[in-house]
Formats: sequence, C-alpha cells, structure tokens
Amino acid sequence: MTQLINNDLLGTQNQSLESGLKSDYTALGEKLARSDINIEAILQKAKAFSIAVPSWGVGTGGTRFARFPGQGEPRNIYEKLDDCSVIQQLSQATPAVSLHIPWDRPSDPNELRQYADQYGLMFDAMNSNTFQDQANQENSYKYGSLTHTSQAVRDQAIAHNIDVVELGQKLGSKALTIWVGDGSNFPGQQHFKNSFAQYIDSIKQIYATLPNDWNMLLEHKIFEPAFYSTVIQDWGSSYLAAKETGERCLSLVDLGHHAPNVNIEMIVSRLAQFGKLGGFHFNDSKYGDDDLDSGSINPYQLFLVFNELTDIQLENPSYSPFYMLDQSHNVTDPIESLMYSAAEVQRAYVKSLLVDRKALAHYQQTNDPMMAQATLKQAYNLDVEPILQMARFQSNGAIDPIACYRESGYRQQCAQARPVDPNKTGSGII
Ligand code: PSV
Ligand code: MN
Ligand code: MN
Repeated sequence: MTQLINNDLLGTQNQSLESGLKSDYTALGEKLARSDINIEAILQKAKAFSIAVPSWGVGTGGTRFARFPGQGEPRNIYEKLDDCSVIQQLSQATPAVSLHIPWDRPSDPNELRQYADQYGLMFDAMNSNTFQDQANQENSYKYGSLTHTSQAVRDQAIAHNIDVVELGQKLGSKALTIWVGDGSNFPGQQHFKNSFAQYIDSIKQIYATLPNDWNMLLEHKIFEPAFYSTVIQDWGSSYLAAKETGERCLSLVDLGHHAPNVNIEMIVSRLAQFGKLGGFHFNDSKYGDDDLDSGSINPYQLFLVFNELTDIQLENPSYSPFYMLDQSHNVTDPIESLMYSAAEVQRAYVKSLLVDRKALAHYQQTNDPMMAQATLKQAYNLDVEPILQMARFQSNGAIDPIACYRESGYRQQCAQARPVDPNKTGSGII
C-alpha cells in the first residue's frame, strides 16, 4: 500500500510515546475494571470506528466574504485523495472519502478508483450539487432545483442526481446524499405545499433508479441560502419526504443545520425510533451552519448524540448509519482539523460505550434526575485518550497524529509541489 508519511518517522515517534501510553492505558484499564468494564472490549470497538472525510474538506473553505488559501492546497481530486490518505494513515479512523459532484467529477472513474485503492481508501456517500449552476447548464437553479416551479429545471436536477448515482456505482459507493438550498427569501414568494410536493415527486423519480443496495439520504437545513423559508428545513420535512419515498430513503442529520439550542440528540432518537435515521454530517457550531471542527464548541452535545446511537445499537447491533465530517476549515490546516475532528467524534463514541445503562434505566424508571444525569456525566468526564491512542497505535497509525504530521513536513512538500492557484482566491463559496 502507498503511504505518504514515512513509516520510519512514524515508528520513531510512536516509540518515544509508547511506554507512557502503556502505563496510562493500564491505569485506565484498572479504573474501568472497578466498574466492571473491560477496556479491551472498548478498545476493539474504538478500532472498528470509522468516519468519512469530505473531499472538499481538505481545501480551505472560505466564507462569503473571502477565502484565504492555505499553503499547498490540493488542486484536483487526485491531490485531495493524497491528503485524505495522510489523514487515514495517521488517524486510522477515516478509511473512506465522500465526493461532491461536480466539484470532484473524474474524467475516468476507473482510474480514480484505482488511485484510491493504492491508499486503501474507499468511497462513501456521493453528494449531488444542484445549489450552484454548472458551466454549460441549460437551466438555472436561481429559483430552486428539485422543487422548482418549472418541470424542465426539476428534470435537469433529477438527471444530475441519477448521473451522480451512476458515477458512484463505478466508484463502489453505496449512498446518495441530497441537500438542496431551495426555498424563498420573501413571504409569498413560494407556495409551501406545491414546492414540497414537487420535491417529493422529484426524489421519487431519483429513488426509482437507485440500485437495490443503495440508500438515499435526505439532508435538511433550517436556512441558508434561503433566508425566509427552506423547503427541507427540518427533520419533520425530511422524515415525511423519506417516508413517502421508500424504505431505503432515510434522513441525514447535519449537526449545524438546526436553530441554536435545538435538542439534536432527541431528533436522533425520534428518527431512529421510526427507522428513518440514515446518516450524519458532523461539525460544530455556535450560531448557525458554522461548520466548525467537531467537538470544538459543544463536545457534550456530541457525546449525547452518541449516547442515543449506542442505545439504539444495543437493541440493533448491526445498525450503522453513514458518518461523515462536514466542516469548513478557514484558519487551520485542513489535514490537522480533520484528524483531530475524527478523533473527537471517536472520543464521543467511546465515552458513550462507558455509560452504565443499567443504572441509567433504573434512575429513569425511579424518577431520579440527579443520579440519571450524574450517570451520563460519569462516563463523559472520563479521560479516554489512552484508548484512542492505543487504537491508533495498534492499527499502525500515530499515537499523536498532529505531532507526527508536523514532523513529517508533508505540508511544506505540498507547498512546493502545489503552488497557489491565483484563480482560487477571492470570495468563498461554501
Ligand atoms: C450544506 O450546508 C452542506 O452541509 C451540505 O452537506 C453540502 O453538501 C455541504 O454543506 C457542502 O457544501
Ligand atoms: Mn452537510
Ligand atoms: Mn451545512
């Protein structure tokens, strides 16, 4: 397998941290054993955890005001895969990449698949894009796409999604994620019922062409780019559309797509209870769809989301929704952010495995809110870093991914090999 970070360097780095890790891991194992938790069982689950990296996340995002490109940014999908392979090599938690079409459309899908294969990378859910006009496109999406008043525009958007599925099949993907920004900026601009009916009609046509082993994931978002109303604005609309469409049409929860303070973990529970929770876009936010690094603002919320997921998996062990990081990196090195964020999501997952569910059920049943919340906090407050480090170490990743990455000089090599493209500065798009 091709590896872009020198393995000797990785080995030397790990060696210098190994004995410290082993004593931390032993101490944590003893502590957990006192609560009848077998650290080795948790370690195996941590090692099996994975989350997809978005191809667009390895470039600097930018805001609608400006984009400040970083050094050595990837200039095409092949260079993006190079960066994704570094993230996977060091973090050992991100074996798949999620593509956005047309941003990442390959001229030869087989060649792209082989390129990913050499790194052992796979392709996760495919993302269609009908929120921007593409070059040489007949109809504009200015007033919407899958929900547009004009049948011709809707047909064009449907055809694009079908095309993305066909491409994804060649790459080994198994899901299509649909997010549309369709909506309105003024009261009265759009007929609520008609636009939602048009959306459902459109996604039914896409669903009809979906391969049998594929899922279709509907992503809701409260606002932006539409500022008065958005057609798929909430989990209710997403659920209704998914239910109308078919069994393999599911809802996807992006953590940044809700009003501040909304109880997202409860949305997770509701969707799962009725068999419609299909996937996640992880990120964090303070105000809106900020796309900040996962766990950087509200790590407790992230833990509470995983607390629900672990609860669901107790009843249904084979349940595995699609996980992807959906972040925009403006002031950090995207590779560092994605490695760190993958570990933060993994951390929330591991902590959720440590919740004493028998005790929690008892405190819920006997109406003891103090002890119920303390039971969650007991797991959340544990420092599980040794488990995450050991998971990476035993999988040939880095005990300290960011230190190893910085030591490798990978970014500096990219800066030489990939000079900044002056056409890609200026205003941001996502
Ligand atoms: C929209 O805000 C979103 O979260 C969707 O997932 C898009 O595909 C992604 O951001 C990238 O623009
Ligand atoms: Mn998203
Ligand atoms: Mn978003």
